[in-house]
Order: sequence, then structure tokens, then C-alpha cells
Amino acid sequence: MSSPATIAAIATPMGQAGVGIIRLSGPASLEIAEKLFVPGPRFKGFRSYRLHYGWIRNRQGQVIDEILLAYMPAPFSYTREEVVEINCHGGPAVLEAVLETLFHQGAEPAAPGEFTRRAFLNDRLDLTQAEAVLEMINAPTQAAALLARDKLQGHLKNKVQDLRQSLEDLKKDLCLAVDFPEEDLECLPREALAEKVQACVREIKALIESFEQNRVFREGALVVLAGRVNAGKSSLMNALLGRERAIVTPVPGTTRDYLEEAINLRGLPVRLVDTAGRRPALDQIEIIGLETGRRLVGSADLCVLVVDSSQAPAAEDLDILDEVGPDRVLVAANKRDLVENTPAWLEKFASRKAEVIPVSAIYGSGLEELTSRIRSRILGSRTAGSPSTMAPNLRQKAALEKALQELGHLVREAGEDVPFDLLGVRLDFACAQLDEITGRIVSEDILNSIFDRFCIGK
Ligand SMILES: Nc1nc2c(ncn2[C@@H]2O[C@H](COP(=O)(O)OP(=O)(O)OP(=O)(O)O)[C@@H](O)[C@H]2O)c(=O)[nH]1
Ligand SMILES: [Mg+2]
Repeated sequence: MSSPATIAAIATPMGQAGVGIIRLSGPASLEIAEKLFVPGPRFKGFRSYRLHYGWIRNRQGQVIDEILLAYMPAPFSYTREEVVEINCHGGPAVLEAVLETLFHQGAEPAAPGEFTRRAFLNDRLDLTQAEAVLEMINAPTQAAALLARDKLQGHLKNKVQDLRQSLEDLKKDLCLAVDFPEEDLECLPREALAEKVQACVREIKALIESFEQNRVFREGALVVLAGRVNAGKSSLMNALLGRERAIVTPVPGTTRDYLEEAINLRGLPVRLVDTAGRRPALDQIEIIGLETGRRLVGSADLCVLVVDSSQAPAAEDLDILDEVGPDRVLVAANKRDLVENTPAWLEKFASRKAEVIPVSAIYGSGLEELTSRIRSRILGSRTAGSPSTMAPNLRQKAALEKALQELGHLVREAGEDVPFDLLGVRLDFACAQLDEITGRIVSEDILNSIFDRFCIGK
């Protein structure tokens, strides 16, 4: 096998920054670095895991930048190859000049995610850990980053490996039963087999459930502001964002399309959406706007039903509540400043089991309570409000579902007279699905689809 190319890329984002890092990985990394490094005063040769102070020069021998260079020898590096990292000043021009020089010395441009792909191919990371690297980089909040950290530490990998081991042990039992059919019952009674598979089924189901539980941490919870025209939805949107994002006027029907913004509610990522106010539509634009609003409300994790406290509720308000159900509704009784006491008609919402929070979007009162309730309502239905340590991503969940389906058939067939070797085929299929998760056996297409989503330099 020919040795892999030595690859190079800028690992930090392009733009002005204090420091910019260029990464080299592959057998010629140190050799290339040696050719270009102009040592500082106390340099005594390259030593691993030390920062070497000096300068870097281009192919004409001109010094380009003042740098710190680190050498991480194989196999104790990110990729398990020879790695050199060069800390330059973080300007695009200087980084490009250094990179060009590295290419001129024989390094090749790294493809997106190629460093992590090499780490995977060299067995430093399994596929769940490689994906966790991307999840860590893309994490919208600290909670999501902690989730990625757990996966990077191998929690999901270990779980899937344990499951696979259980299936493999069962497979051995099955093979014995196939080879010595007359001892069938002693080798593996069918009920015992079904029970063992059932135990795996339960664990896989729990993993799949944690996907849903952690969805809000990964993607953000969808919180939709809905209600009658003029209730103050756009004002509330602006108040929650802390800036004038949506147009607010006293004219009913100001918002015609929906607006979406991301906010961070103390670690919970939220996609906050303002929608067109409900009323009998006046024209084609409003019909479409209202339809879009309805769809958003339908898929919301939580609908904040904004009502005007100074007016008795209209059919539209109660319609929304009935449409969505009290479990997914939080009533924001807005314009609190216009009324002295809590209006008696709010009882109409309470009697339908909807939670009501008085607020004033204009004066900012009640907003803290509202955000805190939005947060706990979304997290309330999820275990202890904290992300699970092993939650699979969409790809991993799809593979778990296929494995689950197969094991479901197996449990049923174990109770029937289906021959053991056919049951063994089901086990093989389930194992193959688990292998796809960890990357033990995985197609080039799947690898490409994962690593193509990485940035260059990671
Ligand atoms: N007094 C008072 N007025 C408010 C409050 N919130 C909003 N308003 C006023 O209510 C009017 C309508 O506010 P918007 O935020 O545009 O209401 P909306 O629900 O987005 O309206 P549409 O987009 O037409 O559906 C504006 O004149 C706001 O200034 C509040 O808390 N107190
Ligand atoms: Mg509006």
C-alpha cells in the first residue's frame, strides 16, 4: 500500500484573528516543516509536544511570519499520523502565503473533514466519535456541546459495542443449536432466546427515545407565537430577542409572513417564530400567511398564544388552544399594563387547563417568568431537563430503527417454529446495522456523506 499523502489546511476560520493555525498531517509533515522553519534563538531541534518559536519562510527564502510550531509524532496525534501545527498570525493573507509554501513543498490540500477521516481510518476514533467532532463544532449551546463531549468520550460507541457483543453471543448460541439440533433445547430454549433479544430491543428503544429527547438541544426547540391580530406577538418577539426585529404597528394584520430567529434560553436553543395574526383573511396574501402560521403552530414544541388582556378572548384565541391542546400551549396575557387586575375572562383559558402568564411586551414585565416557563415546559417532558449522554443523531437513529425492526421479527419468530439458521440471519442483519453506527463496517458512500459536512481543516 502506498503511504498516504501529507495534507495541509488552515484549521481556523478565515478572517482577522489573533492567531491562525495551519495543520499538516502525513509522513512528510516534519520534513516539510523543517525546510521552512527559521528557528528562534533558543531552538535545539524539534521535540515532540513542545512549542518551537521561530519564523517561517517562503520558497524564495523570505520570512513570511513569526510563528509557534508544534510537532506531534505518530501515532500520538489527532490523525495518528505525523502532525505539525503552525500557529501564525490570524490574517487571511499570511495564512494563505504559508499554505501555498507548504503546497509547494509537496503537501496536498486537505479535503473537508480529511483530518478527522484519517483519525477514523487509523482507529483513533470510531464513527460516532468522528460525528461527535462535527456535533461539537456545530453545537448551538453549551448543553449541545456537552452532549457532543459525551459522544466524543465514547459513551454511544461503548453502548453500541455492548449491544453488538450481546447479539454476537446469541449468534454463537444459535450456531451451536444449528450444529447440534438434537440438543436444541439444552443449547438455547426458544423462550430464553426471545427474552435475550427482547432485552436488546428495550435498550435500542431507549436509545431511539433519547434521540427525540435530545432533539431540542441539537436543533433548537420550535416556539411559535400565535394569536389574534394586534395582540402584540411581534412586540413580544422583539422583547424576547432584545432588539427590534419584527415590524410593530397599531394596524391589525401588520405581520403577514412568518419571522424566525434563534435565541438561547439559558442553554436551551430556541427557534422563535412570529406569525401572522389570526382573523378572517382579507386577501390572498393573508390566506397564505395564515396557512403557514397554522402549519408552524402544528409542528411547534410550544405555542405561545398571545392574547390582549384588555379585550375578552375571541373565537380565534380559543380555536388555537383547541387546535394545539393545553399541553403545548402557554398563554401570554399581553398588555398587562392596560388592565388593573387579572381579567376574569382569563378563567376561560385556565378552565381549559392552559397555563397563563401575564406580561407586557412594551414594559418588559413578566418576561422573565415567561422565558423561564417556556424553558421548563419544553424541558419538563424530557428526562430531568438535561441531555442524555448517548443520544444518537439522525443517521444513527435510522440504523437503530432498522436493527430494532429486525430484532422485533426475531422475537416473534423465536416463538414460532422458524429454523435457527434463519433467526441467525436476522441477528447478522441487526449486527450490520450496529456496525454502520460505529463504522466497523461502513460503505464509502456513508463515509463521504458524513465527512463532506465537515469544514476544511477539521
Ligand atoms: N399597551 C401595550 N401595548 C402593546 C403591548 N404590546 C404590543 N402593544 C401594541 O399593540 C399594537 C400591536 O402590536 P404588534 O406587536 O404589532 O401586534 P401583533 O400581534 O404582531 O399584530 P399583527 O402582526 O397585526 O398580528 C402595537 O401598537 C403595539 O405597540 C403591551 O404590552 N402594552
Ligand atoms: Mg405582528
